[in-house]
Amino acid sequence: MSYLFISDLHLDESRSDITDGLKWFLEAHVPSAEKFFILGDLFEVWLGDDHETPFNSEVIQVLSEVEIPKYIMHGNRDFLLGRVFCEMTGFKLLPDPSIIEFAGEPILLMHGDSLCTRDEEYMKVRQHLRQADVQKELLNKTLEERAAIARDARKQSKDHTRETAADIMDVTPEEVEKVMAESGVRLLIHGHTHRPAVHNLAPRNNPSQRIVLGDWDKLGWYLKLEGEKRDLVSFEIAGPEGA
Ligand SMILES: [Mn+2]
Repeated sequence: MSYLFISDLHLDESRSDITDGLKWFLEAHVPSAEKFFILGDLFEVWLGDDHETPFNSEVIQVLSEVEIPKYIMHGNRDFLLGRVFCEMTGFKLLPDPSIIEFAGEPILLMHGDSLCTRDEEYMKVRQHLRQADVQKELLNKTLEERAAIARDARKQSKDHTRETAADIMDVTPEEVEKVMAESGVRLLIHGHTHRPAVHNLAPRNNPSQRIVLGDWDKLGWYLKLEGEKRDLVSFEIAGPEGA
């Protein structure tokens, strides 16, 4: 039995190589797994389920063809993915955080942005954008208005990232320890930071792991849980045939 996890593909019309990488992954790896999880930022930006473009329709189509149980979590770029997207693709929306079980062991799943608590400015923005009434208000704007807001937010985020020390853009170790203890798990899987790694932790002599999924760029990344194995794997995004 195996579970597969990906995140941070940042799918965008301008990067058809990454969309092709996803198609390859969905055909090569997903069918033989039992469950498939996308832990946020599948899209570079999602203006709302009513934003119908040929690109969005194409992605929805390939996702809808996945036949195993499939789950998606919001990232900070695609937090407006909603009910209609889920109906069209057959994905189930997972709250952030969520606890699942694999081989009898509870596992904590998060996008990861909420762990970066030292970035106080971002935490304020996140808290604001995750309110239901704020999202409703956003979705009541025209697509043009939403696109302008998203462009603005990305520009501000880029400026902010440039000006913010690298260690505050990463997770806060104490926050990791706290959420794992509160959830009673010894495995946390998240994305967001674009720092793929398997971290061995030992809070209070309790061996645990934090596995960080990678963002897709020149390489694609996935995590495969199979029995006792936890394999964080990268592959050339152009695909093995160099297609
Ligand atoms: Mn993110």
